[in-house]
Amino acid sequence: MRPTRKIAATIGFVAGAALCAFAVHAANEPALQVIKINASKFHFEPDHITLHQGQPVTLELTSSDATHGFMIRTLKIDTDIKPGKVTDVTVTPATAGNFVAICDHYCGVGHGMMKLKVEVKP
Ligand SMILES: [Cu+2]
Repeated sequence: MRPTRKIAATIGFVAGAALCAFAVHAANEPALQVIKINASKFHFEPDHITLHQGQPVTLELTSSDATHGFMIRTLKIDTDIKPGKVTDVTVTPATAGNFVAICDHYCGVGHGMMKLKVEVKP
């Protein structure tokens, strides 16, 4: 092999190794946090979730009976949860603090008791 070809081969190898390192780094990025929440008359399960300020999270909302609502005013979330379907909501909490999610779709006599505590840690 002539010296110039040897250099070209070396550069190719280094570039390839760098690309591999980049791909491995990308695969090691932290996975998006996913929290499953099920609504039923008249509560949410779990009834307390912990999020982290500035970190995106996907809430997978399901209902095991009627249509419920899911509203967290401070986080600008307001959706319905229909039975037999998963409703995904992705949010990145901008501020830390304690918030409350409520059911805002009338679902029966205990409707007003449906609350879920949301703690956003700094
Ligand atoms: Cu309700």
